[in-house]
Amino acid sequence: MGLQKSDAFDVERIREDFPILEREVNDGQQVVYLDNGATTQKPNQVIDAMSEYYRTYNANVHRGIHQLSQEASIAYEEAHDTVADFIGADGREEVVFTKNTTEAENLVAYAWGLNELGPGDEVVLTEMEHHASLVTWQQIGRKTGADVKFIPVTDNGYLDMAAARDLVTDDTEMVSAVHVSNTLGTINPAEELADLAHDHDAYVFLDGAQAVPTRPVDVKDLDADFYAFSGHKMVGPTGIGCLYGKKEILEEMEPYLYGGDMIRKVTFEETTWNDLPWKFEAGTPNIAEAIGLAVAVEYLEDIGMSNVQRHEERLAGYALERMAELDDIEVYGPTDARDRGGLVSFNLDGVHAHDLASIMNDHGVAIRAGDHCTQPLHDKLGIAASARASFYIYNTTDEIDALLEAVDDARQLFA
Ligand code: C6P
Repeated sequence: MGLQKSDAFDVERIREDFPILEREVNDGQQVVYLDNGATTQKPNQVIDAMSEYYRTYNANVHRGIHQLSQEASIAYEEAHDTVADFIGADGREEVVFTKNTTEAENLVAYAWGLNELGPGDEVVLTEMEHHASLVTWQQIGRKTGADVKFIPVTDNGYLDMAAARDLVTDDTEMVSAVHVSNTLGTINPAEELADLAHDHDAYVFLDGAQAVPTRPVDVKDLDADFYAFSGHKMVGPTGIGCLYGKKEILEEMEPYLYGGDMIRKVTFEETTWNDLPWKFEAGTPNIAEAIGLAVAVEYLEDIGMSNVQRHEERLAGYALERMAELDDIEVYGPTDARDRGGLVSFNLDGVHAHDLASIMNDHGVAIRAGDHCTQPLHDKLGIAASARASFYIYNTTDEIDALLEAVDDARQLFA
């Protein structure tokens, strides 16, 4: 596999692994890809591993005694071990593969929430939740009669932890919080939230969609009951994500989907469930994607997640510094790069975020514009949309300069 720890953050070397970064867009401009919060690009190692599976050992898992199926099953199961190691889980029993973070949120909301919540119970979220969690718990609240409450966000983009201590009570059954906000970039105090939930015998669910790709995460250190993330935001393929759950909780929980592979014994009268994690992985899973995710994890481990974190901080710091020099740019979220992940959401006075993204596109710069699936947070900020640049391991400060040149262009066009 490509990278050694010693050549970590030789960005040019890393870039060689990502063929798409050579791509030219808009009449011969090399793409500047700054939309990594939405999805990252994939290195050759991941693409090749998936291709190799399809070319040489494609078969269904857990179903055949023939050699191809055995090879596929081993690779699929070992992918769980690789991910478990990566996030500090106790083993594959605690790692359920899902389609993405959204499905992991829904899995817990349906399998646990629908069965356990009722009138008088409370679920506490944050005002910076992604719709994946906000909409899901809102609907479970409606179905069960449980109340859904929100920890406020302060004017400078942090969680109001004093308010959180009042909101979380003995009626609280679940605290579900985004670990790193995909809009503000804020790194939330996950351990403090877990302690607060546990002080009131509630569970904590952490949405790590923007955290696991960008910093070392150890679910045991955080004492998370549930933790979710998506492979496609960490150089892995789409269609594969992960729900971590403490073994004793997953064992107690009802399955979410019924069907093949999640059963132990079926009669016309009743069914018993398979062991963890297979109890929660009904039907033919995303085998190639699981194999691709394991290689993505190995790729990031070779670089070292602390190095990834430092690189993200450096890029976010540079972008924040340059943007602070511009009076007509408003940046959302904490001003200190150490308190945030590698993404910056902003608006340019007098220019709609969509127009800005379109001008960026003319420059070959790919960013995201819109509400980033955090509409209530945008309402709170008093804006309909924002532009967002999100960085990853292959990005450089030169690319941030390219972004700011496009901002200059937009300013002139709309002046
Ligand atoms: N955020 C973004 O551009 P899925 O789509 O299930 O892989 O991830 C959902 C999700 C959940 N939580 C957070 C914090 C997220 O950032 C995301 C995905 C993308 O910001 C798409 S909206």
